[in-house]
Amino acid sequence: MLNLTGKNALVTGIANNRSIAWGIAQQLHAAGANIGVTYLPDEKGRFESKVGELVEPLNPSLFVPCNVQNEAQVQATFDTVKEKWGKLDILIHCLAFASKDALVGDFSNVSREAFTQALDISAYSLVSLSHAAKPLMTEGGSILTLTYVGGVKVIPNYNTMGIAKAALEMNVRYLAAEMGVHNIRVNGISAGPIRTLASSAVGGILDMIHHVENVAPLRRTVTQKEVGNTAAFLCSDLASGITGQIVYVDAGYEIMGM
Ligand code: NAD
Ligand code: 0WE
Repeated sequence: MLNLTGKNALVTGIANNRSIAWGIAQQLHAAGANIGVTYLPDEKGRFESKVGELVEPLNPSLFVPCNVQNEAQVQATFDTVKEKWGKLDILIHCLAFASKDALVGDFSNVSREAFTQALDISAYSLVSLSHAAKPLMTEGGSILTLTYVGGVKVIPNYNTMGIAKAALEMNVRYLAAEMGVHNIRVNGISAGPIRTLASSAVGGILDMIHHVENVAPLRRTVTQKEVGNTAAFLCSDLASGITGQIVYVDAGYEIMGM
């Protein structure tokens, strides 16, 4: 039986009720986990109040600002985890960013700055969060990130984000190899396209979703809830033998050649 009672789970990447991270947080909570939430702080504090309101039903015992480009905020986040929880069991990494001009047109047009930013936020952040989480996962643990098939195959316009996801997926393998001796498992979910804040800002996302609905074996896209259920499984003892893997939650789209 899926049971996360007694487990402390830190969830990053909730922006609104469409976020994949929100789907994951709800399913972890439903399975009995104690939830902590980080949010991306902005000057006006809008994210703080919006995300704070949204997650209230999950009774988060921890709610902290964490911009992953800010090393001091990352360290402060895990200092708070240590102080309030003592130990950490589950870390959900569910964030990505590339500037608009890194997501359209000719891939080779990308600037060094835009390329570096995308890889820093979307890939390096898994390394820094995992490094900070490691000493707190004293009873073993599970680290989970979100990726996309555009890191393995060419998807029009995904461009620099594809390179970031390729790096992210290799991070999963190297981190899994390092942390296995501490019974810390590291995995990724490769989700099919879902309408979220990040994906809706992308031109042509609806066409892409229709393409998946026509081609995927299940003839549909997936939901935040389906990704959340797989996340809960991978973070539970039911998945105790799984580490270093990328699990596709994509209605089967990835297997198709045409
Ligand atoms: P989303 O916009 O809801 O989530 C993206 C999150 O990244 C936001 O909460 C944002 O605050 C956070 N973020 C951006 N820069 C940050 C920074 N510097 N520090 C901390 N947080 C930062 O969109 P989403 O689609 O739910 O994306 C979540 C994850 O799922 C991403 O890794 C994305 O690549 C992945 N994914 C999305 C889809 C999709 O179609 N929506 C498919 C596969 C994988
Ligand atoms: O990983 C993603 C989205 C990541 C993302 C989206 C944005 C849009 C707004 C990262 N950074 C930004 N920056 C912005 O300014 N997905 C898997 C969703 C997605 O994005 C695409 C897709 C799909 C699917 C971009 C191009 C093509 C397909």
